[in-house]
Amino acid sequence: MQLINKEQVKDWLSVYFIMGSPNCRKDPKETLEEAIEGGATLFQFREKGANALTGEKKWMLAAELQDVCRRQAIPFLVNDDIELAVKLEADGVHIGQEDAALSDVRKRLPGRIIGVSVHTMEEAIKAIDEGADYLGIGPVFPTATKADAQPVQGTKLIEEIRSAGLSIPIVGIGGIQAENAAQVVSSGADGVSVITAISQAASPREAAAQLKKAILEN
Ligand code: TZP
Ligand code: MG
Repeated sequence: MQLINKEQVKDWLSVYFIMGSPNCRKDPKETLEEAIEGGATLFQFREKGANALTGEKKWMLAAELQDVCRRQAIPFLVNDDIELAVKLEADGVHIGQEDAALSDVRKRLPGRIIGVSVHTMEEAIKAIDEGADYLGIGPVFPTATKADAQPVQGTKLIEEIRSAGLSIPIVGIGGIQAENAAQVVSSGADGVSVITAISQAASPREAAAQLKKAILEN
C-alpha cells in the first residue's frame, strides 16, 4: 500500500532543489535558506563530485541542511546514502538504477518518500510496480553537472508515461532553467529538479522565485 499521498508529492516536486557543497557558489546553508525563501518546495542533499565531503564532515553538513529544511518546513531527501537517511531520519531518499534495490530501501525507510531515476519505459514500470513515490527523468537538456549522465532525452519519456495513462508523480532533471522549465511541466512532469540554476545563481532566492513563476504560469 502506498503510504504517501500522491498529490502531496506532486506539490513537493514543483521546485525541487538538489545540491551538495561542490555545487554551491556561496555557503551551502545560506544557498538553501535563500532557495526555500524564493520558493523551493523540496530539497535533496547530493554530496558528489570533485571535493565532495565524506565521512563525519558529510554527515555534519547533511544535519545542518536538514535543520534548515525543518525550520522552513520542506522535506529533506538524501541522494543514494541510505545509511545517512536512516541515521538522520530523513524524509526520504532518491536512488538511481545502480543503487540499492527499492524493496530493501523501503524496508529500511518505511513511510518515507522514495524517488527513483529512470531512463526507459521498462525502468519506469518496474519502479512503479515496486512502489516508487516519484520518478526522476532526464537529462531533459544538456547538463555539465553530472559527468556520467545518460544521453539527453528531452521530454519524450515523460510524454510516453503520461500517454500510457500512468499518474505517478514525475520530476524532470538536467539543464533546467527558468527559461525552459515550462516546457518540462507542459510535457507532463509535476515539477523540475535543478542543481546549477539555483546553486550557481548570484541570487538563489531570485533563481528559485523565477523557477516557481515559470511553473505556476504554465
Ligand atoms: N541527473 C541527471 S542530470 C543531473 C542529475 C543529477 C544533473 C542536473 O544538474 P543541473 O545542474 O540542474 O543540470
Ligand atoms: Mg545514485
